[in-house]
Amino acid sequence: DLTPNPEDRFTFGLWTVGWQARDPFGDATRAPLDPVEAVHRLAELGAYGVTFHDDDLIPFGADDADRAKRITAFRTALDATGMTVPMATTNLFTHPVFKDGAFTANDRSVRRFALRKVIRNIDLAAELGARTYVFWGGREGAETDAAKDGRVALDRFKEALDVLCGYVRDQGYDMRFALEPKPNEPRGDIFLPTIGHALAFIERLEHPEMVGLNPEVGHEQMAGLNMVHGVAQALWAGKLFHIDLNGQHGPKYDQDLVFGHGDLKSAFFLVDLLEHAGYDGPRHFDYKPLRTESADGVWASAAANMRTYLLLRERARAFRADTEVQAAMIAAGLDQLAVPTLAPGETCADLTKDDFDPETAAAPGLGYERLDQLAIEHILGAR
Ligand code: 3MF
Ligand code: MG
Ligand code: MG
Ligand code: MG
Repeated sequence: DLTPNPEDRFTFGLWTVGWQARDPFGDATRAPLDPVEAVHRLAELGAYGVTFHDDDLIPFGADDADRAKRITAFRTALDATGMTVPMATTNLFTHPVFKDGAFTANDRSVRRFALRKVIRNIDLAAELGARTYVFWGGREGAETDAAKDGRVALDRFKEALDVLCGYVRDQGYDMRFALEPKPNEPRGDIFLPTIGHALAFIERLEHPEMVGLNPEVGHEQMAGLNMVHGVAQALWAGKLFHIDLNGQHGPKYDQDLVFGHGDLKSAFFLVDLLEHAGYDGPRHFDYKPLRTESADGVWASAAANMRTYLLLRERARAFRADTEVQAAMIAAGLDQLAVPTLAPGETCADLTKDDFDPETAAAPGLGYERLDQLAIEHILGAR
């Protein structure tokens, strides 16, 4: 079924459809979007929920009365539409105070302010029912290695997450953290640049079980990496807590295209992986409607993310149900990879008993070309 509905668990950041298209070279091309309108429009399009940075909902520095008013309006919109808030996050990158980072700023008073800002929004996130809290360390990095000791920065990054895990536990919130890696932009180089770096870092934390990942398609591709392999490793580690879906054309500036509008073939295999692996978290779109678009284009692009996902899901299911694909997979030996290399009870000594001829084993072709073309035929709707 190609009509999005809440069971599909599609969610959008308020900052996505709300992006006014200000870029490093040009002013905004669109008017601000009221979060209340965003909730209503996304609900009409079939979304399941919205996510937000604290500052998307409540402008930085707003007084308590203004804050309360905005939260009430947002809650009313959620109640009226049945929309959920599965995830929330903190803006630790826009205000100049974070120009040298938040958790890893050299200035200790900035690091303490960052923790207070996060804690305040964690409380709101918990109130709104969010079970995942994301950390994208956009300003945690450097342009020059003269400016920052990377080892010490990681000590402070760990300290921040340990403190915040402790806070969530003390409050008894049902909430997990998800780190969002990105290699660069806005900093020249960002700490925890890839899925792999983040996975290794998590194991050094005080509460590794509370912390997983929110990988973003475009971020891994900016690093020249294979998002499908990265997500597979996150799933394998039990760490795929959330995901940011969008599009990117390889290593260049962060494009945040509609999902599937970048590397379409990789998007197909990503959907195939998520669906096949039984990932049951939100399908969260973190994209930017093109700067050329007015409001109509914004909503068309929001719908496009969901429709593209559903089309790819349909294509992935057809691919797996195709008996020729199944036969080609068997011919290519995909099923054999699931057989453990040593039989139960075997030891390394048993390996010497094999009657093995490398020339014979090297001879057969594997038929991956045929399998790849079958995938393309399915993506193009030719089968
Ligand atoms: C930047 C991002 C961020 C994160 C967000 C946390 C502004 O490239 O991807 O969006 O996704 O801060 O979810
Ligand atoms: Mg991003
Ligand atoms: Mg991006
Ligand atoms: Mg993101």
